[in-house]
Amino acid sequence: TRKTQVGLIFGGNSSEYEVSIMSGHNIYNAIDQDKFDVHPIWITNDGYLASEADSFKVLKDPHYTVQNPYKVANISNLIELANLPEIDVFFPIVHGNLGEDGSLQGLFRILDKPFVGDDVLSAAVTMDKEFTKILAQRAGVPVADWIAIKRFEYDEENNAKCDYAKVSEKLGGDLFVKPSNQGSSVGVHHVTSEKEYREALADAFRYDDKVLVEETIHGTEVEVAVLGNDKPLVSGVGQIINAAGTFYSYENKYDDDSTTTLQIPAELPAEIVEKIRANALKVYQATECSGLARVDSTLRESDQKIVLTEVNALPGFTNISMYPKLFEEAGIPYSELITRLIEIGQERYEHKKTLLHKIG
Ligand code: G1L
Repeated sequence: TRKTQVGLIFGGNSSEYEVSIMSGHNIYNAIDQDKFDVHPIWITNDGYLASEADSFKVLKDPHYTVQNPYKVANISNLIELANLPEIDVFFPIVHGNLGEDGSLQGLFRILDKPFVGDDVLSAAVTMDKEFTKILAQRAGVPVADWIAIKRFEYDEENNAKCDYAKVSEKLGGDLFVKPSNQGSSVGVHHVTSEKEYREALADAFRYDDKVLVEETIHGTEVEVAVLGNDKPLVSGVGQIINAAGTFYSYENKYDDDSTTTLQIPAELPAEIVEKIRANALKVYQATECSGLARVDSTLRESDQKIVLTEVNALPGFTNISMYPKLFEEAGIPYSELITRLIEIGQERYEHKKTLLHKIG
């Protein structure tokens, strides 16, 4: 039988460009070659769509940079993906406002092609930290208490939400300020004073038109990998061990020589592990995820309560990232995980085709 032709899209104009290239490189090396042919599609760091020949070069050597930029099209020409009839399924490993907020998924829907990962609605919803919190709360999963500040409120004079003393009355004085839409920790600040609060708001509003202010949950970060559509698999629990005891920032998140290590499985009491896994499934379903997601929570030190941090529809995906490692621990090696993800994307596509669009 004919092999499935996979369009592996990687790179992108984002702070996670390098993780994406490394993930693409690892996927290319691990994919089951008896089942799949890979067509690499590289979006360069400055936002160009590279030729297949150049894309192969960067997959093989992640340090390669495009040699002949006139051969590439502008990123707004992603509609070029329409001109690849040989592709059976797209596998997008891209970050930045394009890949993560549902836009790229919308393009695949318009092109009528199966794709790996979350669909339009869940990609957009999990991209917004406030919508995610509202849905989790509704599903009975605890979240950090918060307020949201829209840009028009920030621009008002003397808006109470921008007053540290007033906000502290509701949330306490130990706060996190974060852009609502960021996947990584860009623009995220821990603040404990009026001055820090003002500076953090100004910085966070550089990245989004909505900023969340949250009470700080002190504890340890725990993560669960979820895989599938209607009856998803839920992995065991992994724990982020941060020797420095500091906030898990963008700098140490992907830094090889940082003090951050992954503990898989987490060394936690069985009933806590089961509660973390049950919460992860509830949140996955409440946000209508399909394909995959990594669900991150904080296990609060004071009372062992499990508080949702975020749903990551675009988890790190190198062969040493938390998501693949959690399924490896569950008995699904990296290459089989890739096969399953592709099949799960194809299954969703085949199912959606059976739905009626008019009175039938
Ligand atoms: F396609 C998947 F499987 F859905 C998928 C898509 C994107 C898995 C993981 C990611 N991750 C990312 O794009 C990244 C921003 C972490 C760079 Cl690797």
